Amino acid sequence: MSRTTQDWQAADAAHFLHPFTDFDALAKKGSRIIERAENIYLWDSEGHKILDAMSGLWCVNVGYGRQELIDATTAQLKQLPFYNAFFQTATKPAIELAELLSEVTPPQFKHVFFSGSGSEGNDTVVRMVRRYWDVLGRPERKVIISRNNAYHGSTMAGASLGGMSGMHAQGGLPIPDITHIEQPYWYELGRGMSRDDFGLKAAGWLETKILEVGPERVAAFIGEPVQGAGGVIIPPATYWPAVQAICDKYDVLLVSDEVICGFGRTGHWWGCETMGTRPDLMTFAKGVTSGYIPLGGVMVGERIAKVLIEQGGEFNHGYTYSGHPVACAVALANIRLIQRDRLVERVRDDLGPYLAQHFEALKAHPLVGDAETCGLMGAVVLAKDRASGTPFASELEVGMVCRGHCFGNGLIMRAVGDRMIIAPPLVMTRDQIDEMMLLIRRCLDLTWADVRSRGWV
Ligand code: PXG
Repeated sequence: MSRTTQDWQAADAAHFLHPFTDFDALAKKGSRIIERAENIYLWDSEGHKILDAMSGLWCVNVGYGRQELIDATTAQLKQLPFYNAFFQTATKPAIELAELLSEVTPPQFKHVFFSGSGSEGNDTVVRMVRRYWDVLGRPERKVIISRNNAYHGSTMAGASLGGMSGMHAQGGLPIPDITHIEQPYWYELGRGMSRDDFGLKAAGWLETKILEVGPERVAAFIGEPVQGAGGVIIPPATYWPAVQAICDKYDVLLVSDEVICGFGRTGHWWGCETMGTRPDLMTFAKGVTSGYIPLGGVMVGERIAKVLIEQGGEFNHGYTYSGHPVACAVALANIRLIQRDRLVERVRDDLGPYLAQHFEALKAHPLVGDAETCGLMGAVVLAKDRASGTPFASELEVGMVCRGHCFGNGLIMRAVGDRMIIAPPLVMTRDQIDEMMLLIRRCLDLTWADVRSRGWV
């Protein structure tokens, strides 16, 4: 007899420890079991159809069920399911992907180091940045500056680079020589100023920190072009160019964590292109395979590659799955599909501006303090008082109330505090954006009704 949803939930609770989860609370409630998917929709084990406005977890850029990716996977599994890239060997898919990545990335990138995930990619960044300065005879340049509320992964280095206090509190993080500055979050930290002025002020925090640490000790600055897991925090247009100028001034390496922003999410291939920076290193994962098979890596700018290649000798770092042939074959099919269907241009010229119009209109909703988008990522801030931006008391968890309505109405939208966020697949049609916006509005209306009936406004 086939298992019921309750059977699956019981087995799940008995054996499967989920990421970022209160194990006991989930065991009592039961997981939602996702069974299949097509295009931008998921179906759960009870047969409910759900519009996935989060692209899985910021990754299924080309949508579910793409035959090209399935064919590439099976063909490579038959041909050569695994071989490593240690010991002076290579596989053809890994070589071809390295070549293609150097074509679709900014011109300073000609080399790639593969990992299995974004977190591992950022571990590689830490190793590589420190190795670079060592080889140049500057071992004192070790300090990496990051930002509060950044997300760079969950390994020891990834979580240390990240600026999530809840993560630092578990496991004695950050590791030494990683330090943080405040994030460029205008709505919370800069509302008295113009966005542009605030962007310059926020970039200035980097210079202050470099001077405090001592420029001769600073190795690199890392940031997501748009902070994803932190709540789709879109910095003012002045921020990143000013950060670039400060990195140049003090000869500090710039690392762009493109795990979410890469592969078209912001309307360019890379978030750094949208934001106007010239990074020395770029971390990628997620969208490289549209999440079909795990893969990550780091694009290594020529400034660093040249030193490591010509003067570095052996770099004592790598993973079993660096350049996994099946993952690379899927990535090749995925990138070719993005190119063939002109998905990046569609986000830039059509879908991004269309979503932006819809979000602009949301600002008239009585629950909405702000709404903003960048390409196909967006955030809606739920506010107690829209005019002043006064937030709800955090213990009311209004974002979670709204997320509950999303679940109940067949929409996957995330709550980060009271920021409701989306990052839907890049293959959406305008009609599907309309459909998604109807669901978003319905969930906002239901949340507004709750907030009023509970006397929270
Ligand atoms: N950098 C960034 C910018 C990310 O968003 C990672 C690194 C780590 O990637 P891996 O593949 O190791 O997970 C991420 C991952 C969320 C959420 O709640 C976001 C991520 C992962 C899990 C949850 O939004 N991003």
